[in-house]
Amino acid sequence: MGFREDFLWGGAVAAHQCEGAWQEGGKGISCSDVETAGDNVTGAPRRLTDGVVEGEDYPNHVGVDFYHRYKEDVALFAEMGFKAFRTSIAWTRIFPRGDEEKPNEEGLKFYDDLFDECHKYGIEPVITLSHFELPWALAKEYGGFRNRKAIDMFVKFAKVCFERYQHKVKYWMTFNEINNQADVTQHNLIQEGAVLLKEGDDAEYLMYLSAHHELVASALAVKAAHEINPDLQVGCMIGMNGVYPASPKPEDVMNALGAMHQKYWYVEVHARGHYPRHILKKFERKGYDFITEEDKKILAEGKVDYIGFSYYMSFATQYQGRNEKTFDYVPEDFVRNTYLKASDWGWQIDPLGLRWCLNWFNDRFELPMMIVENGFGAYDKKEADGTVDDQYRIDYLKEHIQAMRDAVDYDGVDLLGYTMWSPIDIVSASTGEYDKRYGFIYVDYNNKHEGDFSRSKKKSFDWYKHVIETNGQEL
Ligand code: BGP
Repeated sequence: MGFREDFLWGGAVAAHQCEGAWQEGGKGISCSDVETAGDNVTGAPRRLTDGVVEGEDYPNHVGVDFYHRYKEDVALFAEMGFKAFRTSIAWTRIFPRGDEEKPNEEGLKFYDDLFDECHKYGIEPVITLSHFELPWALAKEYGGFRNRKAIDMFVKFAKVCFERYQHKVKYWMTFNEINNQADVTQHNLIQEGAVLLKEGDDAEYLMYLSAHHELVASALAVKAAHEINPDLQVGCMIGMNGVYPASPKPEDVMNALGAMHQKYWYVEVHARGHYPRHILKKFERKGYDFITEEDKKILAEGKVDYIGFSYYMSFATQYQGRNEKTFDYVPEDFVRNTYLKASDWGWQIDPLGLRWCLNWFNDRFELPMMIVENGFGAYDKKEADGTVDDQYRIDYLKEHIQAMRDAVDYDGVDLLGYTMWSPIDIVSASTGEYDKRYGFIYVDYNNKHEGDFSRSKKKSFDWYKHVIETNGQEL
């Protein structure tokens, strides 16, 4: 009973949310570099600007200065006993515009040094290739993934990374939360780096088109990795938040199924190597005919080795008649689940939902899985003596780890590891805030850009250390 002996305990970040140094080491501009901070007072969302505009606030330019401080941070991860550290390789450090002939050696060297630093402590790097970090030039000049040329650029980037780091990195993922495009809202399309919307664009069509190109690019990358080195394991990365029916009313149940279809069909393509029938039916209905015979072959040959996913919350949906017959996903149908508490950002806390999601994947695909994000964003308070009592974070993580342990013990789930989000405070992806904190390690920096980036341990630091020491037996 319990987790496997070589269970990968650790934490996860993304390059653009922590590194900063946005113009150092030959790095090019990425989409996240031209994304403003949201306004947490007015609730205004993040915006993508047309290049860097003077006077705007771009938190990703500095991140938490990980680029210069990674040695200190990795040492702290090692002190907690990390076995794994998940981060992304910023695409623009390797190919600053995306379309260069040759990679940028200084960027490659940075990740060599980072991975060596991890291995010094026996920490295995787990790497995402594209975590909302599409080169800005690729988005602006080529139209991002609406353009098939982006497939070649991504595959070239992936191959350079596999070849260079094959003896330092075993576990890879292609596109972070590839399904976050499913909302068909401008922000999500942009955040995934898939496509920039122009006046008159058909957002839904472009969402499916760009997602298809990403899935083809991902399959080609999986195949290339196995050819370069059969030991490499390449997974997908799905943003997974189970959708429950708000009641047992059959229409609500069907509505929830429709939402699950819409949000999670991507994993079927990644894991089974072909599109699910309900999506093909939708494409037929809408007249979308971009899947070629060659694409079908590529998808079948590039199935993932494992399923990586993030889990933060669950949703509930109530049928309100907007999607009669199709039961297609309607974000407005999502309602509060009164059985659950929520974070300050309204994210509904549901540990058992994690076990439900593990089972959902397990029943369909019978693949190994890795939980590559799970965590609790909160307004932490630093006391006068420098301590942070983040018991709420401990409670959240404890209950989720318990739920995943039950999934291993009782449901037969094959779980490779757990990299919580995020071991150190970093910039929030959805809001661009510094004050939405997830870490065991406090970073002295806030929304008003005050602070010196110094690091200190929160109460949860020692707690997680003990969890790892006991391989998750004592929570
Ligand atoms: C996921 C993203 C991460 C991360 C996390 C927490 O969707 O993959 O990049 O940031 O969510 O979200 P946030 O930072 O918005 O609180």
